[in-house]
Amino acid sequence: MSAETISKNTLEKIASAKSVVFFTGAGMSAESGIPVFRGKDGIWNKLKPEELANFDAFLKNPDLVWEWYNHRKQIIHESVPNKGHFAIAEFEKILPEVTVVTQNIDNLHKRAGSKNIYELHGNIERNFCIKCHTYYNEEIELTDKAPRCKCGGLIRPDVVWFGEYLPQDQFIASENASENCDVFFIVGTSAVVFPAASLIYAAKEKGAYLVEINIESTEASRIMNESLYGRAGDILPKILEEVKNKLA
Ligand code: BV8
Repeated sequence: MSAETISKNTLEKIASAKSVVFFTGAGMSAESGIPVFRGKDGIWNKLKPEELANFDAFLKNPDLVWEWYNHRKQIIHESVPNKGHFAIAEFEKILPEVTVVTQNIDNLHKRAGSKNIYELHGNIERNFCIKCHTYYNEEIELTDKAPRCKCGGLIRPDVVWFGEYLPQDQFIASENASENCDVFFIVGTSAVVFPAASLIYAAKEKGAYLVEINIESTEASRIMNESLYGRAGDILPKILEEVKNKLA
């Protein structure tokens, strides 16, 4: 179903919902100029995740991995949240309970004003020493060499690499929110990375009403109650307006 016609049933579900979850992926930040991973302009067409987004690759070539995260950090610092991020932050003000569960490490939901956020794959602004686990954040310069801790240990970005466990506190809280919500939005994700994508099926299992927002269908489209095809930055503000009118 195209964006223009959000079904009355979906609007009713959102307006009467006690708890709503927004599960977001790279497509949420695409309109902010942050490249997605898959699809024709995806990062993974040019670069190999096994060479960059895993611990062994970091140990083998820490400067290369650091250079890549610096490059992404630069793009993120030069970008701003888009209308989709701001619409989600606004929903938090008009609905009883709104939770953001994101796979993105770009901080844009927070910068848009969302408060209730769980980061499944970490945050590019945080870094820690792999030896003594001291955290380094703002004070880390964007050097092209992997920085060292005062203990001599290598400092790495606090993001989840492939083959690594997700932060349990974030995952368990996200699972609780997903299994106890009335409406579960899936925004801008190809839903192929696990265990993050398992939250979609957990929400469905527990009876949540599933709404997908994506420019195209995904692995998970078959279990949706409604799929809205278009850009998140166009569709989310529209839904917000219609829900506000309904609540007025
Ligand atoms: C783990 C942080 C336990 C770093 C990331 C079960 C089945 C199969 C494989 C596995 C499985 N369980 C585990 C695995 C392995 C692996 C995995 O899932 N592999 C996949 C690729 C098959 N998972 C792991 O390794 C996880 N850890 O399982 O640990 C363990 C431990 C030891 C031994 C074994 C197991 C850790 C995964 C986390 C990796 N870290 N990010 C960084 O960012 O650098 S994942 C990274 O890629 C992102 O965070 C995100 O999660 C993912 C990208 O996915 P999306 O966000 O969906 O982005 P994508 O580009 O794919 O899609 C964008 C979508 O947006 C598209 O649909 C597009 O159409 C749409 N779109 C574009 N523009 C717009 C739009 N939509 C709306 N509006 C627009 N404008």
